[in-house]
Amino acid sequence: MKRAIIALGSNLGNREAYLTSAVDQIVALPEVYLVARSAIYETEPLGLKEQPAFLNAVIEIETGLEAETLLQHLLTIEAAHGRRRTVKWGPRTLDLDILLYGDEIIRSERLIVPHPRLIERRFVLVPLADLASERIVPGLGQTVAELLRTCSDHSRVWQYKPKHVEWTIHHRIC
Ligand code: A4P
Ligand code: MG
Repeated sequence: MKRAIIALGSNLGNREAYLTSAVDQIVALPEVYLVARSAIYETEPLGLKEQPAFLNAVIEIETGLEAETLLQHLLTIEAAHGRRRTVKWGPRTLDLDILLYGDEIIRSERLIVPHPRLIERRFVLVPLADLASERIVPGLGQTVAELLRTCSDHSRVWQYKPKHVEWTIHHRIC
């Protein structure tokens, strides 16, 4: 079994509902157990500026799935939530990225872990620090908290209070 951390993002439609239903579908996968979930953050769009604000969060799972198999499932869940790939870094109903997979470094054609843009993004590092601030990121030799302190991205990240759905921070659910 491995501990994996998955980033969730949405900036179209009912963003809260997309995040919640994505978590439900991820934990319904075979050999996947929810360990912890960050708070939800509302975040200024990075990359393409002219698009709605995002909601971002991260979850930690325990899984017996290989990383590539997990990625395949995540792509299927994105598609089930109406994800269309049009503009690079453009608006999306649901984006699911594998941030960490145990302490493995993976560089295949379809999968790069740790996620290559993790260190340049406050919308990833802030929720990740909720769950794993003292975790050393493989290949970088720095903790999440250290990466957050030296991050060159200063875009805005607000704690978001869920309006319609139940979402509380959980540590060590299983
Ligand atoms: N892929 C390789 N490594 C991974 C990984 N670790 N996790 C491959 C997931 N996928 C990985 O992804 C394209 C391919 O990357 C996948 O098929 C997989 O084989 P994609 O999701 O279609 O491409 P994308 O979403 O356009 O690119 P990416 O890199 O996921 O987008 P980003 O970089 O995540 O940027 N601003 C805010 N505030 N919040 C956001 O969430 N998101 C983006 C999207 C831009 N600005 C944002 C946010
Ligand atoms: Mg993606």
